[in-house]
Amino acid sequence: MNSNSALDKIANEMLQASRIVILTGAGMSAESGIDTFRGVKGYWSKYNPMELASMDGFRKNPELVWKWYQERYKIVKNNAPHAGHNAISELQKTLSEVVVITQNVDGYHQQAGTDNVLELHGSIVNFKCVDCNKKHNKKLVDGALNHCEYCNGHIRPDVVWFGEQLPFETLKEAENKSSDCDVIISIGTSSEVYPAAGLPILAKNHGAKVIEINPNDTKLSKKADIIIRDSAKSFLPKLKERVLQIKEK
Ligand code: BJW
Ligand code: ZN
Repeated sequence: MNSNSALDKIANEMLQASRIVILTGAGMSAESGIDTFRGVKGYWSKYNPMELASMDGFRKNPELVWKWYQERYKIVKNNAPHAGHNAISELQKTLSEVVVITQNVDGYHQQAGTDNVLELHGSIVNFKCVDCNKKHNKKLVDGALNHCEYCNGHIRPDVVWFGEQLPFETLKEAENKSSDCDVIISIGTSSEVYPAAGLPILAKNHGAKVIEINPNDTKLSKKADIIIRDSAKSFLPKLKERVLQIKEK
């Protein structure tokens, strides 16, 4: 399939669909300047994921984990959503039902104006106590690792680390939406981390078309019905334009 006919095919699938799920991963925000995890330039090529993204790692060296999240928090704050995030927001306003499920913690979909975003792995701008679990809105002013005013436990980012349960209601909603959609579009995720990686398969098993947008091969590629080997920032604005053109015909 040449790239124009794939673009038309996806645009038509989206216009005919009653319910669409868009699942995003780190590659969605890569062109905003947010690093991915896997691959040659990803975080996990430099750091051990179990040291930085697990409760064991945090208990062993809270300062190290806090420092890494603080650096990432600043990168998120100093950058912004790109044209691909904006295109998703506009598609949501144009099409019947578009639900965005994201593994990203940067909040860029919401910042781009997308509604009802399901954040599977939490948010880097929210914080909670490791011991009593109370939410904290501490501003990262001086960079120090903070303690909870109720129980003196360490404050950690409210994200989901390896071995931790995803937020129950959010995951349930994501599974419901995935098992009841006509089209699911997986953008910028390696499809290696569960349960998020299982959502396109759940959708496919319930009859949905699976579309992948990713410059590289992933664990999902063999199961996808349509594959676009392009970046999120390059492809999504073209897709939005094509959807609008066909709709106005
Ligand atoms: C572009 C692009 C561009 C580049 N445009 N694309 C064995 C089998 C199955 C499961 C397991 C298992 N052993 C353990 C598990 C469970 C584990 C898991 O899945 N592990 C696998 C690695 C094997 N999962 C968990 O632990 C989860 N919890 C859980 O299962 O609870 C159940 C339970 C718990 C306890 C007891 C019993 C049951 C939790 C997972 C938490 C993941 N956390 C992290 C870090 C925290 C958030 C943060 O700090 O940001 O989340 S890890 C990291 O991976 C992060 C991401 O959200 C997540 C997914 O990564 P993603 O988004 O796919 O990024 P990359 O880097 O992998 O890929 C980027 C892609 O973009 C690439 O494909 C590029 O090609 C592409 N790309 N530029 C478009 N411009
Ligand atoms: Zn506490």
